Amino acid sequence: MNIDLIISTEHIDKEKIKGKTVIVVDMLRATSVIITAISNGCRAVIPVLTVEEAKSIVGKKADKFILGGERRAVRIEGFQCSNSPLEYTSEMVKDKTLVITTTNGTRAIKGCEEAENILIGAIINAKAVAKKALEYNNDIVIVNAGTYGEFSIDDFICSGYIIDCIKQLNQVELSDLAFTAHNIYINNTDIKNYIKNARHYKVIENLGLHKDLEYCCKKDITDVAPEYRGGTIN
Ligand code: 3SL
Ligand code: MG
Repeated sequence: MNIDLIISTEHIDKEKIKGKTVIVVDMLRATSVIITAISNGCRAVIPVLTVEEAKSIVGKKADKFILGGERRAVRIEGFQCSNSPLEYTSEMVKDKTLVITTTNGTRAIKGCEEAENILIGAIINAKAVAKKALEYNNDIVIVNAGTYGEFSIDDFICSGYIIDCIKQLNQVELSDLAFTAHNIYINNTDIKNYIKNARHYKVIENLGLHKDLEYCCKKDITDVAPEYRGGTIN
């Protein structure tokens, strides 16, 4: 089994992911939000690219849905929730469908539709997503959302941790990028300390969202491994 890695949404090569098991990673913060919502009893998550699309899905059935996401890291006007995982409590999401649009994360998920299986990964569910990916017994490509089309330290080291979890369970061949992500992780297992150097970490920090940073760096606090299929994540 091979593991490869793609460094940002802009770098998704359809040929590289076709027929493979993909794990999409946007640890700050879209995939952490989606995993948290599902873990807290959200019925389903629908990732979309635009604010207009999100609003039109919800339409007049507002009681069954939650609109969530961000632009420039802040809540979108008219949406109930921003892109802070801490807002997605069971009181907020239980039995509701979350329609979410974010700058990089939802684009990364939608960009992987050629893959055979698309799993949603972050630090908070690394062990669970590693185990589920292995169940498909297929080559794995970890797709980093990145930040505005560019490489992002946070997603890269998070991928390194997921690779470490996979390696604990199975023998795998790593591409040079996957090897480097893993190597960085095993030499920097305190992920929060390492990603202080990431541009996007500083953006979130400057918004005063320290608790989000703390939360998104907690290892394996949930055992859900959500999967995107036919437009919906469950
Ligand atoms: O880009 C995204 O998808 C978001 O996760 C970015 S933010 O952390 O909400 O700013
Ligand atoms: Mg991100």
